[in-house]
Amino acid sequence: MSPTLRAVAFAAATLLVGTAAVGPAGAQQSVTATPAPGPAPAPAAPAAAPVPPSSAAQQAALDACLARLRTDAIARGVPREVAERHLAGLERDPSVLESLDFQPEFRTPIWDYLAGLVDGQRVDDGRAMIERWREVLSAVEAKHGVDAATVVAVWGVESDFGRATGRKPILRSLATLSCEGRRQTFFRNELLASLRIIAGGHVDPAAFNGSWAGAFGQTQFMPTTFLEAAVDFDGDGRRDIVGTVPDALASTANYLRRAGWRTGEPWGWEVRLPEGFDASLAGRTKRRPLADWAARGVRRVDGRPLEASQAASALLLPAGPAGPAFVVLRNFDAVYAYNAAESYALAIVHLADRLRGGAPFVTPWPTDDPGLSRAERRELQTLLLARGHAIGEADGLIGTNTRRAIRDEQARIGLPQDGRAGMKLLSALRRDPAGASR
Ligand SMILES: [Ca+2]
Repeated sequence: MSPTLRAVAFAAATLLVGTAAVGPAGAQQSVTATPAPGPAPAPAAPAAAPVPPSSAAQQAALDACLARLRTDAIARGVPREVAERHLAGLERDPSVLESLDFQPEFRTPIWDYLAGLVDGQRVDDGRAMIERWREVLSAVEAKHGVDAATVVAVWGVESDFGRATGRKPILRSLATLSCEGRRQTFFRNELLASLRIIAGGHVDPAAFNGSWAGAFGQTQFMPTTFLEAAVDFDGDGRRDIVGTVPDALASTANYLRRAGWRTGEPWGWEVRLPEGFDASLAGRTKRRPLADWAARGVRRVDGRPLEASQAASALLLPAGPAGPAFVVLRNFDAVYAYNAAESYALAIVHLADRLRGGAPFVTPWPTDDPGLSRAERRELQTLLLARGHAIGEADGLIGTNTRRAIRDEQARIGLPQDGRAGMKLLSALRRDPAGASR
């Protein structure tokens, strides 16, 4: 999911880092956490517990609300036929209300978040996609000024290169959220935008699915973001970010350009701090001239000096002074605008570097229990299944059931029972695959 809420989702589910929530296209949101069952990582999945069905009274209230919204949509220029057909007969979806209020009981450390998002599989897939879409990406860069690696990195994190775009019917989710819950005004605006998208013939209504909060397509744009930033790149008259890869790639580049992307500039670098550096200088909004960091003894990890320029830059310490440090420039902020979480932006720019042949971060994360790649998460789940834990499929998604099984095994092994899928537990289970020592 992209903009706004989905941003929030990430920020919330994930981070020890930045949590401000500003969705693309400048939608200002002061939202709290709501993990999105979206594409990418959504590390802390909402509880899989069954949601109670809607009562007849709840459905009737939704129907009455939608009747009012139909009138309103028509008054605001949505074609009558579109409003009447698509804002009628929608079944209330209580699960999206639950997602809206979901508070993750588990905060994913940034090293887990990055281990799942920027893993070998995504680097390999991304390089293959750059190869496959080379001509389109060159044309996108020529027109919108954003390089192939960055565009493909966003694509890979947003929707796993178009493979995971969300399965919830957008109209049903947005209708429910427009009539109940704590952010109805915001969602009504999105619902109106989604009707305009249908009226424009951009997206097949039958394939108009996405995250619980309404982010959809390969770019995971919210509907309002779509209206502002989506482009028709293949020239068929439809801005189709669902089924047309060139439209999706160009829309991402267009979004970043509008968010202030500067062609040809780096996002920033991993850096090394001098002894005794004042960590209170860190913070994405505490901008200083690049030359200022250089004068304070901050150097790139490759040993090269930071340029002595006046470019506005900030220092990030996503895991505190003991972990990797970064100096970031304007393009980092452009990526941050896509999904307002520093960890998200770091995942994108790092994946882009890796797609260009760059190496993993030099400074290790401050943990003795590193995070797992998606392949390792599936391996961990396979080991849990082999021990009789009923966690369903080994899909690499660490949800409530997997966490419960992890706690059981952590208790058995004598690790802290935090439900976290980390390398210590995986290593312990590998040594004892059948649980023979039980
Ligand atoms: Ca098109």
